[in-house]
Amino acid sequence: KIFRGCTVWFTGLSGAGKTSLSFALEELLVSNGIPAYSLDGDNMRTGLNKNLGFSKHDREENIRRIAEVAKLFADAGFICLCSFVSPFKSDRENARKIHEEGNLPFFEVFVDTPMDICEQRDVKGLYRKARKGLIKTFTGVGQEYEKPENPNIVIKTANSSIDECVQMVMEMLLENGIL
Ligand code: GGZ
Repeated sequence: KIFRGCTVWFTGLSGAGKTSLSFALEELLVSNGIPAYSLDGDNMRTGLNKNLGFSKHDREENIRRIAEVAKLFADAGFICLCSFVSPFKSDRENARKIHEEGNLPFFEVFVDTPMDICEQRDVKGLYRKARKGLIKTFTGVGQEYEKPENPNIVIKTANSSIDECVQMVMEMLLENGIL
């Protein structure tokens, strides 16, 4: 079977578990000889997108550039795993459109972790800062998160182990003929 690249787009609140899931998937795929690569805020916002902040306008440009990069990875035959809050529906739709124009499969995965759980985890202390009014644009506090209406799958990290979440994405890739 000829392997074809694609993009798996994880959207959800800060602390939802997008990057953890993406890294676990990347490890599983790569160890099985399937090229995969993760993009997230830590590698995109420190480099290519370091001139962008968190206004609606900057998030739009952040997502647009990331989608263009992901499209190239997918075109090169990689499974590109993108983990971005991507809170706006129009930006996620644009990311899908960028892939469709290049005939590259795009899957939207809603990492649906309730805000109170994300806030309890508060791995980076950002919710605390946002509650104190120190980050005005923080998603879920000062800015909204528009839930996906038609995601390819919904993953509830609060009810499942990371391995179970990984399996759900693997099944989606199998069902869609990627693997
Ligand atoms: C949301 C913010 C913000 C604001 C900094 N709102 O949990 P994290 O820390 O590691 O992931 C979040 C990341 C969000 O960047 P993205 O590129 O994914 O956002 S978007 O898709 O909306 O463009 C969070 C941290 O950066 N962070 N300020 N105001 N998250």
